[in-house]
Amino acid sequence: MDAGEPRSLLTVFARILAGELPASFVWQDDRCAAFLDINPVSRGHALVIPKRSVQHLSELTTEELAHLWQVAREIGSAQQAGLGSLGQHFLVNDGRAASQSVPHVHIHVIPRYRGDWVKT
Ligand code: D5M
Repeated sequence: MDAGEPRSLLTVFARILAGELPASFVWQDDRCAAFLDINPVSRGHALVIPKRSVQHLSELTTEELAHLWQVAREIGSAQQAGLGSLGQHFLVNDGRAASQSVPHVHIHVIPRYRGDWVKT
């Protein structure tokens, strides 16, 4: 979030990061955070977001991008270990034309369970 950004322009995710809105965090570090999706596709569905408020993957530095995906991968592994999921969808809606509803980069990490998506 940029210092001095008008409150009315903050996305819902920036407001979560600022502690203004509640969220169930599953990860926090200096560059990114992850919390449970308010409208989960499956149990444990998490969103991984950079702390810097940018809308598109193309606006992240290479280092920020790599870190974000590393954390997403960790969360997928933690879901498997802790929730018993067998795989996960990693999904990014990058831009409004791609159905992005919150204009702050986020990776959906959607755990998949036996039989809930394809025959397993
Ligand atoms: O996905 C945006 C996602 O953000 C969508 O799955 C709901 C989620 N969302 C929206 N508001 C909240 C709050 N307050 N907490 C947690 N999750 C939230 P998109 O890829 O932009 O369509």
